[in-house]
Amino acid sequence: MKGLGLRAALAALAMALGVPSMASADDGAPLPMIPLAAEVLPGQGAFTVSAGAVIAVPAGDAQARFAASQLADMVRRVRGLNLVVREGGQGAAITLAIRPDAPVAQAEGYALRVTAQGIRVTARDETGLFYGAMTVAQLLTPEGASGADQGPATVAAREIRDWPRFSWRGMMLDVARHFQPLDSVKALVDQMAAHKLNRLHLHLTDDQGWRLEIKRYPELTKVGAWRTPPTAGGPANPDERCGGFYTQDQMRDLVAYAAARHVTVVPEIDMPGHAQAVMASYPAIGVTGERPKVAVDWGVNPYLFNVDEGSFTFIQGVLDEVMALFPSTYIHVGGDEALKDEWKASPRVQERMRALGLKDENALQTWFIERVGQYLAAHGRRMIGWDEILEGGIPPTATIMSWRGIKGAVDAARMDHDVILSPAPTLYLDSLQSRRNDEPAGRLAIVGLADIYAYDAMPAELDATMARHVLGAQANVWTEYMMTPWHVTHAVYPRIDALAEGLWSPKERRDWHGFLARLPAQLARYRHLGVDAADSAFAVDFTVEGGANAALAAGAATVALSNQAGFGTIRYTTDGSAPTVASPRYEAPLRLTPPAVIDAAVFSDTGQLLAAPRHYDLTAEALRTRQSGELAACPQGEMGLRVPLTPDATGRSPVFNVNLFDTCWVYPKARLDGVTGIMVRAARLARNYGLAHDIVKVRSHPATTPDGELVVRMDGCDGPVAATIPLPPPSQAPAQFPLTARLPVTVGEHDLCLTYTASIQGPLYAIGSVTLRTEP
Ligand code: TNX
Repeated sequence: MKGLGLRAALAALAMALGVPSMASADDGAPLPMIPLAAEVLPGQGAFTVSAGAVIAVPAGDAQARFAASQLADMVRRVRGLNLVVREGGQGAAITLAIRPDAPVAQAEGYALRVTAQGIRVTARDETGLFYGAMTVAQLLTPEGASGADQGPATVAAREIRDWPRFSWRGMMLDVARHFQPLDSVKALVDQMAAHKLNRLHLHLTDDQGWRLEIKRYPELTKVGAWRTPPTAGGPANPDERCGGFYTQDQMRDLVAYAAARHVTVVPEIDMPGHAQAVMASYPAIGVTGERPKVAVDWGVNPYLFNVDEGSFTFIQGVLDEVMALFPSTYIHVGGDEALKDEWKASPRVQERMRALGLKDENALQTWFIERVGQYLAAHGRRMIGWDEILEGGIPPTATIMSWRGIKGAVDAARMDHDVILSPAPTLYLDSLQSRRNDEPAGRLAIVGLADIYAYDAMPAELDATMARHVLGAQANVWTEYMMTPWHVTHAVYPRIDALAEGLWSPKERRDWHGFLARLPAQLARYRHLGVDAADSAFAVDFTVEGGANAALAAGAATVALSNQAGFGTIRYTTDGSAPTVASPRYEAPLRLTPPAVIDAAVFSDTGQLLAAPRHYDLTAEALRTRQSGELAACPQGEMGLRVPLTPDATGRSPVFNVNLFDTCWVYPKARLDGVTGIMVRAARLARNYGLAHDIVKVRSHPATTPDGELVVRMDGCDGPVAATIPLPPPSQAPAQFPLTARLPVTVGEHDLCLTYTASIQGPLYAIGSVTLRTEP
C-alpha cells in the first residue's frame, strides 16, 4: 500500500474485506472541489467507483457523451482509473442526463447526488451538465499524495446543488506581445473548463503583432505578425524574427475546441490605438501614411487609425472575417491607451472632427468606437471596449471592461451599460505573485493567491438595480514579459483557482482557509496533468532575524522559515540533503553559524509536496549580498518592473528590477566594517519602452566617460562619491558583466546609492546583485 493516502488505504482494505464502505469514507476531509459548490448537504453511506465503472449518458446526446468523456479522461489521467462511457443502460455507477425537472433552475447549474447506489448528475442545460461532470471528476480525484494507480475512488454520499454567481467568468490571454502556440491556448481552455470559467478573451492585435489571418488583408500576417527583436546596443539582426499567427483554420479549430468545453472565445481587435502592427502592414490606414516597423517597445506607442472612410472599410472588412470565425455575441474593440497626438497634429483629422461637430479627440474616439459598435450591432453582435472609451462620453452600444480600477465599471453601470471587471493590478496576472527572488519577470505590484481570493467582483458602490449590469470579471494575462508557455502557466496556476471560486461560488461560501485546504488536491491534479503550477504561495522564505548586519556582527544567524500563505508543514535539513516528509519539522527559528546551508520544502498533512525544496546558503558573502529584488528604489523613485535580460528569450531568463525613469538603486544600510570593495553584477538591456508623454520624466545623470559609469555614493544619493566605475563599450562586453571597485575604509551602516550615468538614449543598464567584499 506504499504511496496510498491513509483514507484510500482504508477504503482499499474495506473493499478487500468485503465490508461495505461507510459514510466515514471522507468525513472530515475537505471537499475536493474548486470552485466550491453553492450548496452541499451530507448524505448516508458512500459509493465506490472502481475500474471499468460505467458513466451512462442518454442515447443520442452527443454533448452529454462529450462531458462524460472529459470526466473519464481527467480521472484516467489524474488517478489512473479507467471508466467506460456508455449510452443508455440502467444501474450505471455514474449517470449524466439533462432533465427539465432537475432541481436546479439557474442557468449553467446542476444537481449532483451521491448515494450508496451511485452518482447522478442532472441539469437543465448542457453547460450545467458539463460542469456537473467536472465536479464528479474532482470528487473522484481527492487524493493529493499518491497520484496515479490509487485504485477505486470512494465518494461519501451527499447532495450538491450548484450554479454560478456571475455569468462572465473569464481569462484574457495576450497573444499579441508574445505569440502563444495553439496547444498552449487549448491547455488553458481545458483548465478553464475544469474550473467552470467560460470566457476566453484573446487579445489578438497590438503594436507588437497581429495574430489572426485575415484573407482580405494578407499583409497583416505577412508583415504585421513578425518583429525584429531589439538589441542592447549594436545593430539589430534583420533576419532574427519573433512572432507568429493563427490561420483561420486553426482559429476555427480553437473556437470549436473551446465551445465543446463551454468556453466562448471573445476576440479583441484593438483600435484606434495599439495599432502599430496594422500601420506596418497597411500604412494608408494610419494618420500619417508612414510605414513604421512592427513595434518592439512595450507600453504606449503613438500610431492611431485614421478616421476617414478608408479606415472604416478596412475595419469592417476585418470584422466581417472576425464575425465569421467567432460566434461570440461580444466582440472586443479595445479602445485603451490611444494617445491622441497624431489626431491632434493632423489637419485632416481635425477638419473631420469639426465637421462632425465633436468637441475634442476624446469625443472623436467615442464617435469612432460607436461607429464600429453600430456595425457590430447591425450584425447582431455587441461591442466591448476598455474603460477609456468612456472619456468622450459613453458609446451607446458599448459594454465596458474596466481595467483602471473599478470607476469605469461603476460609472458605466450607473449609465445603464453592462460591465465586466478586470481591475489592475489585482486581476492582472502579469503582476508578480510574491516577493521571492526566484519569481520570473513581471510587474512589481505583488498579487498573491490570497489577493485574488479576496477580490470581490461586485463593486460595493452599486445598488441592487445597478448590480445587475455587472456581468462578472476576468483576469488578464498580458505577456510583455511572459516569453514562454512555461511563464504563462506559472502566472495562471494556481491563481486561476482563486479567481474561479470568486466568480462562481456564492459570496457567503467564501473561506480562504477552506480554499487552502481544498487546494492540495488541485495541485496534485496539476502535477498529474503536467501543468507546472507556481508554488510561490507555499515556497519557503528564509528570513535572518534582526537582519543580515546583526548576523555579520554576531558571527551567527537566526533564520526563520515561513511561507506566504502560512499553510502546510515546513520540513528542512541542514546537511545539504534533499528534505523529505521524514525530515525534521520546522518549529522555531534555527540558530546557525556561517557557513551553513538549509534546504526546506513544504508538505500538506497527507505528505504531499506543496512547494519544491528551496536552498539557503548562509555565508558571510551571502549576508553581504543583495539580489536585484532586495535593492530599494532611490528616493522619489519606484521599481515598477522586473524585466528579463532580453525581451524575446525562449527560455528562463535572469531578471532585473528596474525603474524605467531612473537607473538608480539603493543598497540600504550596507554594513561597511571590514569592507574593502564592491562587486556589482551589471546587465545591459534593450531600452524598449513606449513611455509616451512620460518620456520627459526619464532622469539623466551626467557622464564623464564615453559609455557612462556606475557611480557609488555613500549615505544616500546626495552623499559623497565612494567609487566611479566606467562601463565597457557595449560592443566589447557581454550583456552581463561584473563591475568591481575598492571602497574607502569605514565602519557602521551606510545607504549605498548606485547610479548609472550612461546616456538615456542608449541601452538600459540594470543590476543583478551587489556584494560587499572584504578581501585585502
Ligand atoms: C495596460 S490594460 C494595457 C496593456 C498592457 C498592460 C500591462 C489595457 C487595456 N492596456 O496594453 O499590456 O497594461 O500590464
